[in-house]
Amino acid sequence: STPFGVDFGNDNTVIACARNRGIDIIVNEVSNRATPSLVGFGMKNRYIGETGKNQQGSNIKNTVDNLKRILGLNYDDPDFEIEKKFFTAPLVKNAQGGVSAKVRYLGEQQEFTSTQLAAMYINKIKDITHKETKGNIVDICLSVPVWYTEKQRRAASDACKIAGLNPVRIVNEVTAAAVGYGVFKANDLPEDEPRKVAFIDIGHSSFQVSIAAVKKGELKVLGSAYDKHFGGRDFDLAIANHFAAEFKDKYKIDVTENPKAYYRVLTASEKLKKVLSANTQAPFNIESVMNDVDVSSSLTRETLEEFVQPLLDRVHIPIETALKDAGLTAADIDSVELIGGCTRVPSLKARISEVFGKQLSFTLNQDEAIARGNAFICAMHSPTLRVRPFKFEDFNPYSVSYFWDKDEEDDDHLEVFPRGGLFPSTKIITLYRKGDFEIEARYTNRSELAAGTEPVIAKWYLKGVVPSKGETSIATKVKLRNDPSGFYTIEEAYTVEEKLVKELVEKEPKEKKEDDEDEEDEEPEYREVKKLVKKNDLVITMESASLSDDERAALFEKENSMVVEDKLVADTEDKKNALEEYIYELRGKLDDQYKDFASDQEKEKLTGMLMKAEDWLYDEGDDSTKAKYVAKYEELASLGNLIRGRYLANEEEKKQALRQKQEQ
Ligand code: ATP
Ligand code: K
Ligand code: MG
Repeated sequence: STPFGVDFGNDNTVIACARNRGIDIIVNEVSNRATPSLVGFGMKNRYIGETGKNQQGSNIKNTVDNLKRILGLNYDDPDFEIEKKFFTAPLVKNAQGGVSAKVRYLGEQQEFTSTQLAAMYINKIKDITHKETKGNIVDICLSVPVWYTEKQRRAASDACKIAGLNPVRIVNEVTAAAVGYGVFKANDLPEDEPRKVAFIDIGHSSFQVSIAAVKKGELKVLGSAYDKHFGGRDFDLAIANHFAAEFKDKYKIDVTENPKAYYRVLTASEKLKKVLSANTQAPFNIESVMNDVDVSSSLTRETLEEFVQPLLDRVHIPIETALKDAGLTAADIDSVELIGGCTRVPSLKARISEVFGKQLSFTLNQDEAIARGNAFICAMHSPTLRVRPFKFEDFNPYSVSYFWDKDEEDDDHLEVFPRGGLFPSTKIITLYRKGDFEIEARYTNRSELAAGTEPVIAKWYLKGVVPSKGETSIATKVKLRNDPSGFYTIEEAYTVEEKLVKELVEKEPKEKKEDDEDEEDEEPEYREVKKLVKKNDLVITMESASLSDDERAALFEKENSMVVEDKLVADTEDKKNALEEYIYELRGKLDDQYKDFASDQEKEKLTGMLMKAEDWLYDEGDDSTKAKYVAKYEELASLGNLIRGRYLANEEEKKQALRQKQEQ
């Protein structure tokens, strides 16, 4: 399978694939290097990505964006209150306590979970990639925000699986970009003392900082921090709300009460924001925004900076946290690398530069670095591809403890993976157990997490514990792992018992004498020692935040049937267009190059058929089936091709004649 890396952005998604000895950005069906991250629903089909964006304004109630913000989020999470205001489609609480969108699709109200919505989108991204590369697209490295909890990571992984993909690794976004930096800038990196680089990503919805130590072939993320609610969309909202208030006074209209009008104001606000990154002032005009009112205004960069002052005042916080985690000060940082669309905002750049007391660098492509890093990581995991080895370890943002019911040991839990540790990481613990038992992984410190996060991460049932004869308990080794995707798992567990084993006695190396020839023949000597040896492996079953296999299989089926439906609609549309084009083409040619190759009777017949077909297209045939369009086409073609055949034969004859003439 082609190594496939996806930067699933809240605003737009960038795709990269490893091929031709390099990493390429994959363009979508309209040749864009980024695809809008949204899913729209219609009477007959879904509109995903570019088509979704095109119809968003006229279908806002049935268009869902901000997909990654609700993925794996609980409806009752206080964060959801903040998220809600960015959605135009109604959101509801689903049976699992998560968020679902309620939309009109295929003529009825339907609900889709946030995981399904992400899966639909990722499936489209897969389809784009397959169409462009013609490759087999199965393995994926998908990046997620550093603040994603286990539950959100599991949801991202489930979404990939529902889209028929194999999530090889879930990677933190900034880490992916940093890996790209380490790999593609390898020749400029030191071999010994690592370079300390601050990577800053400000996108549409969040602000993330990672401080990394990078040297040739190796990278460690020393500190990561974030502001979960800080991005381009907050700027857009501030601008839109300003104009909404202005228009109330100036034009006596309330755009906040008209979702379509508000959407247009918001879209124009985003445009204005971008213009203000390059200009100090920009106009703001929308024709007939509502009630036939044309609105017109303008904004200066200075005023925009006043609106977002609360954000600007927070810029230093995640940076300082990340530096503190890394045990460094701003002065220790060798370079500050910016990525993400929002880092084009001059006031943000100025603030960041101020915090570090340094010039900023834009070494990486700020829109494509994450996707490229993901594709490289996916290639690294590919069994068939050989890539330059690169070792990277990531920063664990949340402390995690494992709990068990107390038997004979002193404690009933242990903080195994503290915040600030590196992952992937493995730790083996020994518990003395009387029988089968359970282990639960929980977040240790509420204060490290968003208020609504459930503390329990996963639970394991360990079976097969049998103490040795005459003993009340048995030593049990449990291998705990914070895996490469950041998941907390139990890799294996087994009981051990003391046994007498024979051990080779190592002898003091004797001084070798020149004439000592018998040494080789000396008998090896053994002694008996007590040693812990494995008794038996335990059977582990896990209860995680993932969907069960059955649930996932059902959603996979459902997604596939929707894809089939979409494809049928698209094919039908293609066939209809083909018929329409054929009618015009044939009619034109009948008066022109086919003129001398059809009898008057044939011409009359075909003209009649064309007229009938056209009338049908504008009437009942406007909305018909694929089979009918094909049938109509073939009916016309049966006569059309006859005439075309005569025309082509004549052309060929002319060509032959010409050639013969030239040869003479
Ligand atoms: P996230 O990282 O939050 O998931 P994302 O990856 O989709 O979102 P990016 O693609 O990094 O976000 O950035 C998109 C944001 O950058 C949008 O809010 C967009 O308006 C903003 N943006 C793009 N160009 C400019 C510009 N020239 N000036 C200001 N903002 C810009
Ligand atoms: K992006
Ligand atoms: Mg992003």
